[in-house]
Amino acid sequence: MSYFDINKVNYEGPKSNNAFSFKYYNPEEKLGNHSMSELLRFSVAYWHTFTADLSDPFGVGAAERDWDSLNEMEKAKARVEAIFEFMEKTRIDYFCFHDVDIAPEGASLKESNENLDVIVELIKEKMDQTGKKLLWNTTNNFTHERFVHGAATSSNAEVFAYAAAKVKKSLEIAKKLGSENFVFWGGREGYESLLNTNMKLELDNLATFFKMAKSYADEIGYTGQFLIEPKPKEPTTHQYDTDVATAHAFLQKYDLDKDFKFNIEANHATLAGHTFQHELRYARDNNMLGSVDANQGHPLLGWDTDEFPTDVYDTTLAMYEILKNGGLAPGGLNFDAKPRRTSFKQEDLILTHIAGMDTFALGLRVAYKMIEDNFFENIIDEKYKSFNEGIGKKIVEGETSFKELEDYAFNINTINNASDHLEVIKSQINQYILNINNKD
Ligand code: XLS
Ligand code: NI
Ligand code: NI
Repeated sequence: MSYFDINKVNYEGPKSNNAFSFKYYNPEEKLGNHSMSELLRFSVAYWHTFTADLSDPFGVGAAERDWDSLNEMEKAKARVEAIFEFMEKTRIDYFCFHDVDIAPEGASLKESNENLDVIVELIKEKMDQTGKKLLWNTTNNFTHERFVHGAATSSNAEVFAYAAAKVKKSLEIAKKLGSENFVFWGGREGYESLLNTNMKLELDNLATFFKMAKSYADEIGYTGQFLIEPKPKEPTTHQYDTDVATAHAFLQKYDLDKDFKFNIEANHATLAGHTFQHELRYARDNNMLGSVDANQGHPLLGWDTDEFPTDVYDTTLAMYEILKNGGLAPGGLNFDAKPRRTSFKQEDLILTHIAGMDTFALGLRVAYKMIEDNFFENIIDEKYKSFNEGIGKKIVEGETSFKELEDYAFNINTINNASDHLEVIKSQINQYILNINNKD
């Protein structure tokens, strides 16, 4: 049985009119020492691509999928077949899932785990046959009504225990499937109102939860990278892992920063009032950049629209940060993105991924060229050159004092600041993007 009636997607170059071809993503092509596939490490998200039905708060599911009419367990098996065919045809090497994406929840925790065991076995076989790999798995501790007050930050200790049991099982799955990372997104780890919230206890409990997760991973010999995925709001009014800086402070306070890095989602960055690049830069500067949920928000909408990335400007600046980080491995670019509700055909799953892959591949090409030219590095060096010598050097090296600086300041007659010419920089970036295919 075939779910996607197309040939394997090929690179045909930027002039191709074939919607089912790559215009910029040429997996084997090398940029420096690495192929594009090694630099991009694309991943498909089980939940958006194989589980979601494109329902929204105002409308039922609109997605047309071949597995719609099957019973729950048969559906779960069909999706395994479908995702491996999908990865083969789109040339995507990695995938990601939540526990509840791959197998239906049973009437009890035990039954849920049994369902998981059946499907994980199937997935393992497929991985062994195809060489496709698990970028990360995670635990959905937010959808079910038991998590109404949170999971690790619930006011109900029984829920904390239940959430721990689910993460324990997910870690065992991670170990079994060789998951390269393990993600925690605090879906309901936040609050609606401080009027009835013990924030201190909830955050202490969250840290305890993470510590136990890490020690269980150590106990079973699971060595994948732990990642926290920050998000400022939605579903709760205030999410504890608001952004990278907030979550980093939390990790440092509880001495967890050595055990975690961040999974940065573009749409979450913009919801937090930052740019995608800001979150990547903050993480990179602190050696905490682990992986990326590659999507984009809509500038007119204030929620997590999870659109496929199609903005080259954004992907260029993102790939600049990622290349300067020395890549993302063992992390990657996971398409935490869904087709619009109006793109409901099964083939849209392929077309949306091609669009996202090509946009990141184009961003990679542009960023790579900019780095070759030291484009940003030259701008920054020039801008901060006053710190390379004299009093500036002393400041940077911590070898001066307010007293010496006062003496220095008394002797300044006029201060000469340079113009940033920011508009020139922006139009030069446009030139880079527009000229990327010109060989002359
Ligand atoms: C939701 C998150 C979620 C995580 C994994 O906004 O992006 O999909 O990536 O739980
Ligand atoms: Ni995400
Ligand atoms: Ni999201």
